[in-house]
Amino acid sequence: MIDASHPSTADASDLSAFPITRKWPARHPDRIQLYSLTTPNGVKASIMLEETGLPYEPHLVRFDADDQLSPEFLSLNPNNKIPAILDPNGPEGKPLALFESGAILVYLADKSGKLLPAGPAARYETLQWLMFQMGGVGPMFGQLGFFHKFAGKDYEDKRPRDRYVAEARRLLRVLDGRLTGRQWIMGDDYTIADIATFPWVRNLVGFYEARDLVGFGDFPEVARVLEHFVARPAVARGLTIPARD
Ligand SMILES: N[C@@H](CCC(=O)N[C@@H](CS)C(=O)NCC(=O)O)C(=O)O
Repeated sequence: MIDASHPSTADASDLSAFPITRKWPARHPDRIQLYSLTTPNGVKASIMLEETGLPYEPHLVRFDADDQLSPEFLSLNPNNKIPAILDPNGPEGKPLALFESGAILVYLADKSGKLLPAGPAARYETLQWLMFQMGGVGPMFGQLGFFHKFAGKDYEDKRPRDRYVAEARRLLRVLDGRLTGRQWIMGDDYTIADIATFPWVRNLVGFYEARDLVGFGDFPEVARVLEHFVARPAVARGLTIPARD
């Protein structure tokens, strides 16, 4: 008998204690359940799952239906943001629910033994660049999107937009410097730092249409690595998962 108030006591593959599975039933409860949408944060998780080959089942969280605000979604992530996962076979064989894309990337890297260097120094350096994305690139590019492409574009006062343009350029400069002479952020090793970062760069120059605004031509190393990133088959697949219906 499962105590619904303590989901961590549930057995692996029995996800009935997790209310999120009522709205998004698990057809394969033995697989990692992914709740997401193909936004720059969402695709970090699907790309990672595709790169590692971990078995998973994707579920579409529809913003146009406010799915992220439903009680079922909030039961897993009270912060109403995608991506989120539920691993039936987490630490000690118990289910583990997780939100925040950075935490999900680290978890999946540890679980698979892939895309996060094992040596302590390289591991911390990778986490450093992951945090650089989580605390800098994501939030700043996101604000730029708001002021350039979405509701904020109609604001007469362009100072907020210009502030985020300047900050985006500063971050791109840092990234460009880091990538000079390196194949990926961590050199020869493709890691979760790349998986966190490049969906946001792609979004900035693609969906946000901010290529000219940020002077993307000034950052050739970033452009080079972006090209290699999107050419990876697992990335191409991950960018389309979960499929929209
Ligand atoms: N720090 C979070 C940010 C996640 C995030 O901002 N997700 C957006 C989509 S890219 C979202 O779910 N927005 C829905 C909402 O705010 O209601 C992470 O990296 O997971």
